[in-house]
Amino acid sequence: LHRIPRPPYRLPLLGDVIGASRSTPMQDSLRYARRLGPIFRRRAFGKEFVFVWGASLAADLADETRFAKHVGLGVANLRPVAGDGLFTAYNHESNWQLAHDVLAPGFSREAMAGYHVMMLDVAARLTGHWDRAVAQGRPVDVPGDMTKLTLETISRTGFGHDFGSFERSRPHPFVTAMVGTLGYAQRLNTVPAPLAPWLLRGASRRNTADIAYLNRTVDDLIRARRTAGGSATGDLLDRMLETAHPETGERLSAQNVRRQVITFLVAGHETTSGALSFALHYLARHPEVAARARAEVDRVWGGTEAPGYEQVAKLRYVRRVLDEALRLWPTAPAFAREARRDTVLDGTHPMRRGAWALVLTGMLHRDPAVWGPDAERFDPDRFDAKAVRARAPHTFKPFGTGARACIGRQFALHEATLVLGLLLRRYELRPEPGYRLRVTERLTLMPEGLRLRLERRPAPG
Ligand code: MNH
Repeated sequence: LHRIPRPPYRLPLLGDVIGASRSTPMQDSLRYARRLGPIFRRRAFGKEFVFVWGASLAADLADETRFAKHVGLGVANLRPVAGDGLFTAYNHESNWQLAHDVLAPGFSREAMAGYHVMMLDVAARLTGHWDRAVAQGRPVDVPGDMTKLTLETISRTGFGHDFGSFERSRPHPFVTAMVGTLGYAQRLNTVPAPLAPWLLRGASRRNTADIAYLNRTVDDLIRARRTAGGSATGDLLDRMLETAHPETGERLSAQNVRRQVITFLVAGHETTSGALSFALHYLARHPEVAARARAEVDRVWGGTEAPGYEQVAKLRYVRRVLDEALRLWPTAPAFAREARRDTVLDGTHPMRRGAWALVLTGMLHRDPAVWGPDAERFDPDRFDAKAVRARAPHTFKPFGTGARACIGRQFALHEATLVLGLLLRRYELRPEPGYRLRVTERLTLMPEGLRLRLERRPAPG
């Protein structure tokens, strides 16, 4: 451990908190990363944390025979809300495999094709909302509206539930409660654990209320479905309630279903909303990229009113725009890996069984050794087929890695590509003069205060 660089100044009790900011731990770590190199340590409140972002180190941590997901820090702080739900389950908890096997078919090609029409429907609510803003000459609130869109999409496709987000002027209380819990989970890492009950007393009370609200909402939703005796669609909730494991015949318990529903409602919209928001920011900033993407949409979709499921994956360039936005701002900005047994990381750093390190995705995605000297520049061509083939594996990891990687990846990519295509076809996107990208953190990343001015384009065809 002593060979891993760390910041030079250290306070006796607090550790490396000089120059650290409580509200932006991730962007902070990126600054440390630039100073300290591909692997470094930070100490906080008596605990030592190891951060990794160099490509060969990150690639080694992706080796599933020696490493696995570590439930720690921010993820562990969500256990009171999400318990042994898919995202927060420990590797040894049997409910992980059970839920994974029961729910994975909910993300198959056929399942996705079934969600497509509902996704189009939600997107039409967004464009209705944005058309009214255009008519009134108002700018649009990008992160706010993307959050409405992605929450409605996951709640309707997964759970047959309508939060009515676009009919409200303020965020749905479910979103407020969720943002509260995510922010609280992040803040728990910024105070010494023994002092948290005092330092965060008020926040902790609010957090308890937030969790209670999330539970109530979800319990109502589950009760409604039980009363209705299932839906006609065989969605995620039907699977959770009715599907037995194909081999063991086991089913999810009521308590576990509640945790899965919360997990999917939260994990299923917050990060996708951020990804869409960052992509729209870059599209507005790079008119030449927007023009190329728009030309592709016009060419591939032509005059079709509602693009079909297969027509979404054909938007190759739009998809690259999304990948490039996720490269610079991976909205789930880190993931942790632990050693399954005593091993040596990248041939240099001995690790004991259970020792873990945090992979800083945002820095891995900016490693000049991989992405070149202009790694900070937005350029979707980094994802054309030839460039991708030429790059080392495990260098682009916005969805994590291995068995515990994101189960909703295809879902998010389909939804986001579809929506970007629809928006590019319908509007010209203009940045607000003077806006500079600021990124807020609540475990996930989101561009703060991003607004765009829109102009309607003539209807296609
Ligand atoms: Mn998602 C796991 C990023 C969209 C549901 N997701 C992960 C992980 C990352 C991630 C990174 C792994 C975390 C870790 O190793 O600790 N997820 C994203 C991003 C987007 C996203 C960047 C959008 C863009 N995720 C979605 C969507 C859903 C979803 C959409 C659901 C519909 N994600 C999950 C679940 C897990 C997960 C569930 C946990 C999977 C597991 O551990 O088995």
